[in-house]
Amino acid sequence: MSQSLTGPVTETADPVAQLSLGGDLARPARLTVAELREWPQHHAEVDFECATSGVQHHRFAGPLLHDVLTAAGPGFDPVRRKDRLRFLVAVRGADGHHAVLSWAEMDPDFAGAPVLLGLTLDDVPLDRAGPQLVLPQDRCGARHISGINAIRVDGGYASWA
Ligand SMILES: Nc1nc2c(c(=O)[nH]1)N[C@H]1C(S)=C(S)[C@@H](COP(=O)(O)O)O[C@H]1N2
Ligand SMILES: [Mo]
Repeated sequence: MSQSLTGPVTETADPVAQLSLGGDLARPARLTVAELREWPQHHAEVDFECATSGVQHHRFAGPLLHDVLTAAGPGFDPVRRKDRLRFLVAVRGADGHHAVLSWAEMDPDFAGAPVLLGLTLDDVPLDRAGPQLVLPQDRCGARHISGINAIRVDGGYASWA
């Protein structure tokens, strides 16, 4: 990139958000929204209520969080269902807002909620902002975390044994 001698350096390229997958994973990764389009895409229409701004209705499309994290190799024994129950999934937005889900909440052998990593919001691509967590099972909007930049999988409660 050329640098102006007369003014401040400005960023000309569009920033592309990256999502890091870490924690108890065999294959940690950094993924862009474009790369997340390679998974099977699911659609969700959700209504959620915000304590301050009222009810909102949005349409999202993107991969299942369960599919993306399963591909990253979570550190449990896949044939022993009970081994999954200690796993938490922590999701964080670029602004620091974060929340946890249990693995069982989105696992089809347990609660099986169709939790998405939304890559479009009302048909607008989120390549620059980053994916948005979509939880059709939630009445409150607070876990619909926008601009996700990190997800950590944590099976640490095994140490309670
Ligand atoms: N990154 C991030 N995502 C967030 C929040 C936030 O503060 N930061 N607020 C949550 C809350 S409380 C609600 S109700 C929904 C909807 O927020 P919106 O009104 O800004 O669309 O986003 C959720 N996602
Ligand atoms: Mo909210």
